[in-house]
Amino acid sequence: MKLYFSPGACSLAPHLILREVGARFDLEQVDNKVKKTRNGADFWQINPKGYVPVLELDDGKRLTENPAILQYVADQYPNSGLVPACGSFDRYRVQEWLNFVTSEIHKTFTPLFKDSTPHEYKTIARESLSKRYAFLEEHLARHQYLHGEKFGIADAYLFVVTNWLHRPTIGVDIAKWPDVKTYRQRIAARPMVQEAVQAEGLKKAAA
Ligand SMILES: N[C@@H](CCC(=O)N[C@@H](CS)C(=O)NCC(=O)O)C(=O)O
Repeated sequence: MKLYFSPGACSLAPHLILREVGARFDLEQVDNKVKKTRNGADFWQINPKGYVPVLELDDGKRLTENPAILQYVADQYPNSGLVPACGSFDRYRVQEWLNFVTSEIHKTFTPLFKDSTPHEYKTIARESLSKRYAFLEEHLARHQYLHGEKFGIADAYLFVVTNWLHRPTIGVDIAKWPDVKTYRQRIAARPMVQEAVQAEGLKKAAA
């Protein structure tokens, strides 16, 4: 398998899950500004949507979208315990979390990264994020992880996007949610997370 990634982007979530399950995989870095891969390939040809992550399978098929990739990887390693069995109610619960992270958190960060986003829109995005993190704070005050009291694929995704709260342009302070902060640190301490962070050339502090 090969994962197309961009350092510190949401592709870090499948990256660290590939390490957690012990998969053999290659990494290929994408320059998202010019849409070229490290090997010089035109990234538009790899993903016509123009964004990471992309997981390329050994038979050449390509899978995009974090919730799909995370589930696919974990399902290849059912003994990893990173996702409940397909068809079980717990699996739908995890899908509920994945959808929450992707639509309510991940995509609310996106306009805060863009210089072109109007100031008023950024204020609204910050308010929305604060509301969502307040909800997560309540959950994480009572639970160690999002689902099942053990680390799973939805945690990997939430961990990666929550790291972005440390970027100065975001303008939302994680200190308001101490249980979210502790949760992030708990996941950052996982050896495979440290490995993934280092492999992407990020500072240890990013984890
Ligand atoms: N819906 C996609 C969104 C992926 C996404 O937003 N990727 C960002 C990095 S976090 C990206 O590559 N953006 C580049 C661009 O849109 O030009 C998913 O969940 O996988």
